[in-house]
Amino acid sequence: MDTVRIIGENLPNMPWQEKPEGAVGPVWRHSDNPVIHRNPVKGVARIFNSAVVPFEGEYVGIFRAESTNGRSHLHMGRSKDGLKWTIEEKQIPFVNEQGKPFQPNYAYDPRLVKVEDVYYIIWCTDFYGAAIGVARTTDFESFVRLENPFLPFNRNGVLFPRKINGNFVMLSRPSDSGHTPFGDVFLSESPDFVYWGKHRHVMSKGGQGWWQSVKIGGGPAPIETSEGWLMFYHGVTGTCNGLVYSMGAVILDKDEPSKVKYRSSTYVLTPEEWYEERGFVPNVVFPCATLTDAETGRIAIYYGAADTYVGVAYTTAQEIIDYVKATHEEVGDDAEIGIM
Ligand code: BMA
Repeated sequence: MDTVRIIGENLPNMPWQEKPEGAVGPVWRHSDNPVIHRNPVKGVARIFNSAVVPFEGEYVGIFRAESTNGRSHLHMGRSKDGLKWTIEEKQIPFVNEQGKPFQPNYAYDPRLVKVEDVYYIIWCTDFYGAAIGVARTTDFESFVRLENPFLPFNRNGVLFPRKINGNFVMLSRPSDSGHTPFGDVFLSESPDFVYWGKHRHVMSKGGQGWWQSVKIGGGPAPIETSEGWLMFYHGVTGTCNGLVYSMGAVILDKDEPSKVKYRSSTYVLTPEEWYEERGFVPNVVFPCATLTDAETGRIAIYYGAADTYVGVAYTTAQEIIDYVKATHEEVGDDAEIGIM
């Protein structure tokens, strides 16, 4: 009997496969991964680290598309089933709040989160170095960029899918402008999506889990459950051959989400398949979006693989939350609300 509930909408047509016999760990891969291959559309060499949402009975995605000149931009895509995607050749045409073209110099690792009736796109943009950019759309036709929420340098902006205690809430990972050899997850609030404050520390890298010993960063928008906010994130370790990106899972307090309730000391997915181990940057799994069905507790996770492909993996709210509780470890002051 499932005791854990997802608090959200039903999505009976979302991608889904049952856990195969003999699967290792609480998250299993889609059998036809990767769902987006190299050179998916003219001028685009690779698509990875991307976000999807249900929209008008189908799915839309905001994709990190690395063009054949090596620069990342955001492209829209559409899909009937969440697995076969048609990607637009052109970059998303962003405008500023006055309606004038306002294209980012580069854009990567988008998240796409619906809060009330607005879809927010959050990505890593160029603002005198790596920083968080945001835009809004309601129809996926016009995209209006808003003020950048934080100073550089920062990445992995992850918005919660509803206001908490009356405010928008966003996670972020302060960083440097390069390949950042450090980093914890922080949280900030805003009453209006312009002014952000009440900054709190959420979770630290490290602990017993060496897979997350260098840095961590938020992943898909947290999923509201009866146990608190379930969030997948990436954890990074260093090797003599470079960084390795795995996926972890954490449960944050429902009303005070800067407080970690449970956090898995082991990864829930790590590079093991050819499309995760081999590509532009080997050994990367980087989750950026989920689809969920409240009725069944099913979760589909979209993740970038080796900075080259998009993969899908599955779990259920019950399975992953049981796993996180069973493997929980308290790291540093994660359980505090983060005021110093
Ligand atoms: C991080 C980000 C991600 C990328 C990862 C591995 O710093 O830039 O987009 O997937 O490195 O290259």
